Amino acid sequence: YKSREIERRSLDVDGLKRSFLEWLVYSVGKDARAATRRDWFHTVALAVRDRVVDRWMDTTRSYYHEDAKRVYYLSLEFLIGRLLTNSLSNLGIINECRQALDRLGLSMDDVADSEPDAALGNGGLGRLAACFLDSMASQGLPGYGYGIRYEFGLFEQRFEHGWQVEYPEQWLQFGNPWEFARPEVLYPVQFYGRVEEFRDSVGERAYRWVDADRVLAMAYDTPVVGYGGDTINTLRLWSARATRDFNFGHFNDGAYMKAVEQKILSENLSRVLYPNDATETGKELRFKQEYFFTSASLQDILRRYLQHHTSFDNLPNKAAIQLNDTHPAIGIAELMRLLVDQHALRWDAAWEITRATFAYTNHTLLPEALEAWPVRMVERVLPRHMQIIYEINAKFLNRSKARGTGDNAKLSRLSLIDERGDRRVRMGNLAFLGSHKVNGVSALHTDLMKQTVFADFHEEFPDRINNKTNGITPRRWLKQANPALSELITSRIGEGWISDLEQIGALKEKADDLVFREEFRRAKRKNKKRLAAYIARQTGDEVQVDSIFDVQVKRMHEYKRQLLNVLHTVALYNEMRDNPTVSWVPVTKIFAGKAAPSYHMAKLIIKLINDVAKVVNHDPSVHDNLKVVYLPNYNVTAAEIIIPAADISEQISTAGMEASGTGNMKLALNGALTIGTLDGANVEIREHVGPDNIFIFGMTADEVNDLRASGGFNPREVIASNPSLKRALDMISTGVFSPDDRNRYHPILQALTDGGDHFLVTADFADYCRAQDAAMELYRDSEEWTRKAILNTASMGWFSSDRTVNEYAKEIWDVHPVKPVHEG
Ligand code: 26Y
Repeated sequence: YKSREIERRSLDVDGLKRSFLEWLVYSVGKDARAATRRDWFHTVALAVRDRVVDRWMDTTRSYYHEDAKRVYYLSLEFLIGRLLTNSLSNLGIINECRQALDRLGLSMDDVADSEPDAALGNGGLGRLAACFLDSMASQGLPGYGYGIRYEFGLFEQRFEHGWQVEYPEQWLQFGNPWEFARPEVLYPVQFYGRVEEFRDSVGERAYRWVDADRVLAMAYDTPVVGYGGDTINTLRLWSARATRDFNFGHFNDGAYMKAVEQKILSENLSRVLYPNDATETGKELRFKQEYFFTSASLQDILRRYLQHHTSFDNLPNKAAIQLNDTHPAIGIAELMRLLVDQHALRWDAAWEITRATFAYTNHTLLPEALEAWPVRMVERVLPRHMQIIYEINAKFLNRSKARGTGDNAKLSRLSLIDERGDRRVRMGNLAFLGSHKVNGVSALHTDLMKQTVFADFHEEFPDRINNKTNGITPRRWLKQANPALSELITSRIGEGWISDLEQIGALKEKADDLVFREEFRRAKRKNKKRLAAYIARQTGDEVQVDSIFDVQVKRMHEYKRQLLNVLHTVALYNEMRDNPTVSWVPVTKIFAGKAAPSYHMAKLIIKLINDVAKVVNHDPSVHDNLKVVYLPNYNVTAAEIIIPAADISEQISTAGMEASGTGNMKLALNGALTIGTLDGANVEIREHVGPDNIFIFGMTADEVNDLRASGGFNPREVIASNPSLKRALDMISTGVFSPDDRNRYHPILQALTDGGDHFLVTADFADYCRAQDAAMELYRDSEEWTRKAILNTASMGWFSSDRTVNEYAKEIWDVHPVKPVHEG
């Protein structure tokens, strides 16, 4: 037994190899001759997990013994991707593992490729949560993630005749070796029913929630391995389980099956991730998901707190709860309910504790993304919470009135209830009011929050809004995704940059070093070859490694303006055909990204890109100087292949609409030059890399605002005065790219003309083309291009999520690193 225990911890090649063989036989139940690649993946993952468990327990125990203040990151999304390479790399045993597999005649890359992505998120918000988990663990911060263990993650995207088609994504089909089921960690979560008033022991009015339906939340824990393997934190995801208390009415009727049916349906709560990343659709199941995981998480947080404490006064000193957007904002009413109804606290004391515990991050200003649940639904699904929200609102509005706050118009804007039309609960207002800090995710976005959605609240609470510019983890997005560049960097400046990305600034002085430039180009070329092979496998397209890889990868949305990029593509195609004797810089336009299944315009733009690709890629008159590729099923794993290979990073949203962006950071860190608007974190990226090393174009957020305030503009005039734009649009509208359905793109043309071009595609077109031309011109000068690319990589140190998380820790959470005590 003893030797087995040591074996489980051994980190050398022999120990790993013996461990693999043991796991393969005794847990996966296969013989080495019969094992598939997937069997080997499970085998290796289980063996790696062994190397994590002791230190995981040490970490948890250390937090407990120190009674450390913990931060709880509540998020409906965690876009994690694969974990094998990440765990091995953070444990520092990736080479040992590779060698051990070598000795078994296996390729580490094949084994790693058998892991499905954990795609429990839509895009930026979910990926940010995953980067924060890595950064908290890597810096020894006591941070827990709380979310939902969706059985189906984000849908799989395929193209059928160029149209997006969605397929269910079954990441759990073959089991998940990373998680630990905790059937004993089980909390009841209630829905529906009604509220009863009664007198408590001292004769005060009190309330209880009765006749409610019950579901159980069961915990699944995944260890989060910090860099260096010292701290192993926990991601706890909840899965819905039916209760076993049967409705005896049904029983007596002999309707046993009906009762069981109800039970089965209650487990749908954790079945599937909603695939919308901007448009709130008001679905009851979504609201129930939000409450389900928030309630379970809060019950768990209070249980942990009560292990050391008897009064709740200290809760804000022991727990910081961060709301990742408003999705868990119902937690504010839930904590009030738990404190007041279940633990008999006085309202005012409970409210003070609640507000001191919660903080809220806003990720979007788009009005259609702001959650506002119909009052009629909230009072049906969560009747006690609706009462509590009314109470919070009444107390707040009365106090504001008493303080002489503004007029009725302002009070109705501050209200938690939107009284216009069907009455709705404004979750953003609830989150703001129930939090001691509220933050935006880039400097520009935070300013705009103060000026727009939260202007009234900012006037009332001028110290509450603060900025926390997003960041990305350099472990996944440079060290793991780009080994070629990572090794080059480490060869010159050592490996300190991996846990202290500011050190990468030391590369700036290498930008003029011709040898370094050559090696930098070689690393990029290697990554481009890898991507070219991936493209060939995925789409059958052949692309030239020596062309500019011009990359736009992100969710499909009109405000992100993939349409602007396609229009430029068509214009460039025309120029190349018109001037066949010019020696063009070859360009490969690479797109990837999913559209929400019900977002028809976004799906039509995908089809347009695929239609343009079909025409351009088969036109001999452009001599392979232009290729257009749309890679299907963009996810974290695809990003890890695409991003290191990019020459150009497209960050071209309508100014004022992209809260931050984080793909912009990943691409610049990997040596791509940005073509972008002054939007989101692009503004700060420009400040760090310097205006000479980025291509900025287009209207500013202020200009956009002024233009809209003055009643907009006439896109037809803009189109008429720009022949290349007019020609591109005419080609699209006359069916050059859709000979089988000439009217296919009518809705797009309509939106750009009669529709008023809300996203200012035509308004920014000319300046965008100018920026594109400048980039293409620069690419001819390979030395100069490389110099700027190096300066981009070297200037991105500040955009590490380690920096971001530290700012949260100091300025919002007041949590401090804990050094785990390792036993044994
Ligand atoms: C309410 C529901 C439909 C909804 C679901 C998901 C609304 C929004 C979202 C996701 C939003 C999101 O991903 N926002 C992105 O957050 C990133 C991290 O802060 C930002 O970098 C990015 O600009 C922003 O669009």
